[in-house]
Amino acid sequence: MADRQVVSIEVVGEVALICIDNPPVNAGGIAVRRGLAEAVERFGGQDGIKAIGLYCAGRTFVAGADISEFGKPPQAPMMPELYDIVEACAVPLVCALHGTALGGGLELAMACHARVAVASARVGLPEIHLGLLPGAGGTQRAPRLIGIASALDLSLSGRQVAAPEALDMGLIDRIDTGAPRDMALQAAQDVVAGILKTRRTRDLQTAPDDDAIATALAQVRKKSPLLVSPVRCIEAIAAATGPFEAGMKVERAAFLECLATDQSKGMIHAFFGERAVGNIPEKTAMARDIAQVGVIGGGTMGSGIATSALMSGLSVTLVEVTQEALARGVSTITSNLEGAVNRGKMTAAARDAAVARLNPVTGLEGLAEADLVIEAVFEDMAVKKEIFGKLDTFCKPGAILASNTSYLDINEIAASTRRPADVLGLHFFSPAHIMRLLEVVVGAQTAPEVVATGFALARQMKKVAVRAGVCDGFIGNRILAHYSKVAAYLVLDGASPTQVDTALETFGFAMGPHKVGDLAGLDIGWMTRKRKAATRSPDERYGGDVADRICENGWFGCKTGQGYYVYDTGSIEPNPEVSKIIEAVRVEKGIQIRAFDDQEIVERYMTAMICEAVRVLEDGIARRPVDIDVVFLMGYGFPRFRGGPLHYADTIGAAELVKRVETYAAEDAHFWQVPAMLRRMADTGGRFGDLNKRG
Ligand code: T1G
Repeated sequence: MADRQVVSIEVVGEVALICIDNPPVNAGGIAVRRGLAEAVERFGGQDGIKAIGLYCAGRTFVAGADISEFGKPPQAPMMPELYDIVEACAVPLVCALHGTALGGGLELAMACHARVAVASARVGLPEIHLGLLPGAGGTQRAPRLIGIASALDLSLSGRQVAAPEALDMGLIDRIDTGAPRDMALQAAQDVVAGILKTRRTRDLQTAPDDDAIATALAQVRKKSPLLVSPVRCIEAIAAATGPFEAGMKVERAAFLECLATDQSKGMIHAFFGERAVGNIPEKTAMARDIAQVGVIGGGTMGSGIATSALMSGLSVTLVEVTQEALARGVSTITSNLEGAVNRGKMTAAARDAAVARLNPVTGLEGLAEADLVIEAVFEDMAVKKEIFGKLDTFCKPGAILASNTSYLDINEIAASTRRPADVLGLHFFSPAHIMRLLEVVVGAQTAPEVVATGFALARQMKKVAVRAGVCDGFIGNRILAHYSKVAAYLVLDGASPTQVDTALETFGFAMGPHKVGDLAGLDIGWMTRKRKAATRSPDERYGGDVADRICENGWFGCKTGQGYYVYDTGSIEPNPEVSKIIEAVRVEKGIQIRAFDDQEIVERYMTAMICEAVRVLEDGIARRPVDIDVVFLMGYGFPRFRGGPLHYADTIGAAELVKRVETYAAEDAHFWQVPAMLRRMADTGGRFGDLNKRG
């Protein structure tokens, strides 16, 4: 099948122009590679052509290789050989950058003989975020242009660098203005006129920098000891001090090794997953305009939500019951914004403008003009229903009423109003102005345009929204509530909290469950266990004894200085008092303890997580496995290189998972049950990845 025409050419006097037009981000897919190879070979030998200008149409220069081609049979020319053709071109070739020249896009630019860019352009080598390293000459050409240390910084951080900094680094040669075509034309004419100098990057030398290499190795071994690609990337860059071809061999071998890893597959799944979750049935519905947001409650969540809304340009009316509480909320918001300025997330001017858009009031009547109201008061159904009942009278027609509840029944809340179609859950994660996940909880009567508005709000807040149905805990907290029990059972049966945490941290979680509990506050889980006591099945093995006793001592974790761990200045130590509690509970319950190795701890924990995730799918609370994966990647510290619980499940296989559950069920048949969907998949060889293809 003939390639789509994504590369076009034209001649202007002594200059040839090559334009790549492959929306949405000019990814360097096969059609682009073939078209570019043809154009360069044509103009490289054409009489009268003294320089070539390369640019892209649309919103950006090439934003990298086409990631969707990874894992498929390679089609020539691949980027490394294509860029050798570009660099070897007999006629000087200059490129004009705009938007984001990333990965293979920046590598193409570095293979050109000169680079110009608009000031707003950004360049980077983000392959590390895909479990890879630059694989089209970036590890050899970047050090030749900017030195070993900067090349390490760029490729190990994956950060985007703005054009002015890229100019200072030596990555680009000039900052220009104008449309990409005009910039490319001018730059090529300046080459002909001798104004813009050109050179072949491969001919440049790289000074050795062993200190930078050693420092980078030490840092990646500390920061991401489990990941393969960072070390391979450093090794390839270190080879840049030698002959170009030899270095390219090191890069190629490293790239192909990383591409074959589960880590890279997990991270590529995460990349596309974050984009796929926006593909919802309500996608075509017309989102309502949101300019004025009301936030009820100035506590940790309310002030975080208000901060996020202010940082995304919205006006916020913050409602609290008393002036004192209001003042606390405003001060939290102000310090959140200050923190954002300090982290370089916003300018001081933007902070001041945000503060000016904050309107603190005591009284719901202040929300009469709000387009959207987000309730973030403490988790009590009666209180929420009373508030929504009142909002029904105060808020204008068409206003959207949202609850930030993390588990309560949205349908019940909606039923306390006369406009249930305008009610949904917007479940933010703490700290709400930092965490990127937003569960958009769709009630039985929530209107499609209201759901679409929730997703539009998430985009405006630079969050990743995932559509969830109504049940206790929606997607994330429902699954968390289930697999957390395994952590408790493991401790009762012989493991220590530290051993469980260490095993899961070695698996890749940023923090083990006991440390997470201490950070979030053990009192939250305590309240949940109390709330669920009345409906707990008599067949369920209760695992909360240890946690209950810790809380009965007033030990709620970090905020009280101790929980499962003791938090003194600068150190975190296992709490010896907790070991005594565990011992006492084991004796009282007559538990015969046994040894667990880390592998079994991880297998039990992950199997429980996967089983409940499957039940969430079965119940339609999540529409696709990728929705669950993204919830855990963005909201529960799930290791990105494992791609999420159900992507990870496919690396185990349904049959093996069923076998595990049946083994564990011998101890506890109530907790360990094989979900029907999982058994069917085991029988048919089904994979969760295939279920993601659903629209
Ligand atoms: N390949 C394929 N599809 C891509 C893509 C890519 N590189 N980049 C984006 N898309 C799709 C994306 O899935 C979405 O599709 C649409 O484009 C818009 O993207 C050899 C190996 C460029 C900053 O890692 O960071 O080069 O959902 O929603 O927010 O060394 O996309 O609409 O169907 O993200 O404006 C290195 C990845 C590749 C950059 C734009 N490059 N892209 O952000 O739009 S590896 C990257 C991004 C490589 C070489 C190696 C962002 C963006 P859909 P979007 P955006």
